[in-house]
Amino acid sequence: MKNKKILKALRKETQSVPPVWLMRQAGRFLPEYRATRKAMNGFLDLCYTPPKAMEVTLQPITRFHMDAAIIFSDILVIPDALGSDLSFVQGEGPQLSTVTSKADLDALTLDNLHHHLAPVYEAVSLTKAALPDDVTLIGFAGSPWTVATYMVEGKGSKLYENIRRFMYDQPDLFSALIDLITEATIAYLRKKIDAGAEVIQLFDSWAGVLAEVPFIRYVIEPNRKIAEALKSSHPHIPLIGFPKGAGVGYERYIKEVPVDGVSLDFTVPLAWAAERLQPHVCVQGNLDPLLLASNQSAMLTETQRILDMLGNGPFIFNMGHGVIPSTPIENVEAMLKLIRG
Ligand code: 1CP
Repeated sequence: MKNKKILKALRKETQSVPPVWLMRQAGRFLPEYRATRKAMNGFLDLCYTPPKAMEVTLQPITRFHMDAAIIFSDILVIPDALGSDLSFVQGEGPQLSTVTSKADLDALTLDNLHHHLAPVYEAVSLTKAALPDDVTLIGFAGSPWTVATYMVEGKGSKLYENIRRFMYDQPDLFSALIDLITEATIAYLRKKIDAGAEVIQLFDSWAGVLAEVPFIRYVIEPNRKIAEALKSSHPHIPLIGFPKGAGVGYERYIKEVPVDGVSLDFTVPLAWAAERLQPHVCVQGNLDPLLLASNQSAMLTETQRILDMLGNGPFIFNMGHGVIPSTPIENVEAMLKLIRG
């Protein structure tokens, strides 16, 4: 059994100094990332150039000695591999062709999946070989609902009106889209594990916009299918789920999805998480990324509160969502110093 701190936490060991990594740690807040990114022909080029993807994956490890590296990629490589027309417009985020009809859905195919994603698998194996022995390599995917929001809306969204209308008006077609993403995600994550990923995180970033019944159908069920498939093919690989914004739905999620850890968004009350979630799974979280990017002393007070409330059980320190680009490096350093004593 490996003694890496992240793996110990996911085996439900309590540690006096918890392991720490940050969602979106390998991204826009680091000057070395911006330098590497500038020299590339866009964001997707960076994702699909294995030595460069490795380089940015390792940047937060070199600078901060994080306990985990998360392979540099994006959740939208799955629609890209299925045949969506995807581009990242600087300053505006992702833009995709939309799926709203049977013809749109029929145009997508699993046939090129592994060929298209081969550079991601190669980035995983290169990174694994270069990583210090005590650092855990995390592979990830978006969960089907969250990936589908981009495929139906065609971009990031605030209200998710198009996708929720689609889901209610054309439930069979929408279910077929979710099933296609689910199947692609299982095949993709199996290959990532075979290439060297030691833990998998499933990002359901927009789980919190669904009513109870669709939450069960489109968040719980696909995440459960993916987790069960991975547990049957790779039983020793720990899984972390992130049903962001699920509120009390977090309880159902950990009961029905066989995850080893759950990532808490920054709205989850800590005493509730310690009582209702932590006896069953390792908890990860949940500093507000905006606080990390603002008042340092208030941020340290909150960091200490999280350590006090969640440090007495299996725990990985992390953010409640991704690090934002304006985050001062000094704040990250001060936070790490406090966590590590
Ligand atoms: O300009 C740039 O350099 C691109 C910015 C960027 C980066 C650095 C995007 C576009 N994606 C990423 C990397 C990324 N995305 C990682 C790599 C690891 C790391 O940064 O440490 C990961 C894990 C993701 C996952 C991701 N992408 C999620 C799930 C996690 C979350 O933050 O909720 C989501 C929703 C996306 C979609 C996406 N990709 C990029 C952007 C700007 C967005 C969000 C768009 C929106 O607002 O809806």
